[in-house]
Amino acid sequence: MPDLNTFPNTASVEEVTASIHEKSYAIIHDVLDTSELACVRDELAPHFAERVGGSDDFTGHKTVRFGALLARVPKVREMVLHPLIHGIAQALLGPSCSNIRLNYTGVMHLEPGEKAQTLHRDSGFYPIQNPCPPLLLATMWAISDFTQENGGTRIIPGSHLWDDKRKPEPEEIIATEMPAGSVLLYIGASFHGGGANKAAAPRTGIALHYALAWLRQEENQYLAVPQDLARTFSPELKALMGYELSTVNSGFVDHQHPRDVLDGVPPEGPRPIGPAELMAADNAINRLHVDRAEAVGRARHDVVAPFDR
Ligand SMILES: O=C(O)CCC(=O)C(=O)O
Ligand SMILES: [Fe+2]
Repeated sequence: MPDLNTFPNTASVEEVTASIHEKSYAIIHDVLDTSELACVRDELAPHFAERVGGSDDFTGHKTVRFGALLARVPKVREMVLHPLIHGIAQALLGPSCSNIRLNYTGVMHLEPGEKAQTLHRDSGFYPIQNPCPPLLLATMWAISDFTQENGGTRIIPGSHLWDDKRKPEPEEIIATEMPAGSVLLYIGASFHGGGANKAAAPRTGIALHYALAWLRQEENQYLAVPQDLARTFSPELKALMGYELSTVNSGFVDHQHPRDVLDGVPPEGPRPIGPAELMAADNAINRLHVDRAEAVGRARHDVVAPFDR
């Protein structure tokens, strides 16, 4: 059993972030306690009834998936702002942006008999060469226990540093194992995939991804969350959703700040949108470095883990 780079919930943002930079991923135990887990499970339950498995190998014929979790699962509104998890996202992505966004929310519920998913990079749909600074931090919240047997997410440590031509080898795959209430965090460019569920019970995870604010969000939060509901959210949650500027001017509505438009603040007419602090932050962020490299397409690899043979 490999060392799974696991931290207690008392770990600091700095130590976990440094470790993710090195190993691609980290696991934090006891992020949700028993009563919080019960709350999440209760809130998920009614949605499972309406859902069916995926229709291709990638989404998984025996995997139930649904998103728009800010609207559907109230506890997720707290989870995305969890001080340690959100703090790590901010520390990891912050050097390349002025603020961060919620990129994706989704339940990934693997029924028994599900096969291992194709290894992929969650940031693969952004046409930016690898390696590059982190674009995305994925977090996978264990709502049930995750084990090698029940499909605990597979990951290739260190693969966020690989160029686009390198393919994973079977022996490089590890299966993450963690008790319910833990969170797996990985850089979006790390090769990973859902595992095969060879156990008798389902494996349930909630994936919550963060990205640089200036990237188009994978899940359109403005349509996922009705405006009447979004208006009730805290300023921090509104900003994380996207009712905030990504850089000066980026994301305005008719020359107004998007949060003011949401909240019905009367318009002031065209003017530079974005305070001086945002301009200063924009000027301070790292330019994403991309050098001249041969163009390579998006990578997905079917590699059989030794423990599946
Ligand atoms: O279910 C999992 O463990 C991971 C699934 C995944 O990586 C994905 O669908 O992008
Ligand atoms: Fe993924």
